[in-house]
Amino acid sequence: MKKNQELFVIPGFVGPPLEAVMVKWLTSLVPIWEERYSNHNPPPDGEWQRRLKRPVYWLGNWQFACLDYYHPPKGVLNRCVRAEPYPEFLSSLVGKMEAKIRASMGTPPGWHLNTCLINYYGKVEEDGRWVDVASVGEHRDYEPGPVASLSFGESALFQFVKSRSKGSRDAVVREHWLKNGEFQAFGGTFWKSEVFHRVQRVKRNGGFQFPVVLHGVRIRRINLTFRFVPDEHIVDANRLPREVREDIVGYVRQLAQSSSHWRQQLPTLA
Ligand SMILES: O=C(O)CCC(=O)C(=O)O
Repeated sequence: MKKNQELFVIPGFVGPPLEAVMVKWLTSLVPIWEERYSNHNPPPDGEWQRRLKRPVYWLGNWQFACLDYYHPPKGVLNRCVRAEPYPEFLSSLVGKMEAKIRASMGTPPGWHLNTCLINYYGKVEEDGRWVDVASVGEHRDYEPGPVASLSFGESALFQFVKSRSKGSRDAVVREHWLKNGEFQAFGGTFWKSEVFHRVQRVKRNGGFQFPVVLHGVRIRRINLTFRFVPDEHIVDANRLPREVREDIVGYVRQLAQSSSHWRQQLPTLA
């Protein structure tokens, strides 16, 4: 498979009528601030507890940061907790995205985009000052097969980077601005495993500000990334081991305030 077929961006994939529906729904969700570690998963030597740079919301299954995300082949159990399903309009959009991906690149058996991470990018208020935290450091997405994303709001500088030397990952291999309504997908060994990706910065001059219901944030970009977690690795909250339930119950309490799915899970955790 050619490397250039394993990465594509489709401008205007979500046009104005659907965009309005999407934005209304995205701003009705109440994202949460997660911490990277927990009581049962404390920071390793040389690391410290920290909040993620941005508030997030997951659909399909929630990969809590303190459970170390989905990380095959070893880190697959008790990491992906069954979450709310996609709303109907999103399911049909995801079906179209999957078809475009299948037409362009290979997919592993059973692959479908059943997991969605929604990242809310902008500024946060810290000690009375607004600090821009609209970026994501270089990382890889470990879920098998192609990953996809939809972007709303201000444009983001999306980069693929490679190690220049041991310990450094900053040689830019490819970069482009992801704009409002764009659909990006990438898969294959090169884009998924040989290079890292990151969001270097988000523009500020397009006039976007989303009325997200969260105190102390000003959100100007929302990105949905879609991935595949094999169904056998998605676990119902009530099947989690006790220590995992203890680590996530605080987050589920917050989610339960605005989500009936998480409200139903709460008694099984508390
Ligand atoms: O915001 C984006 O465009 C990318 C987000 C991302 O890389 C991720 O969630 O893994």
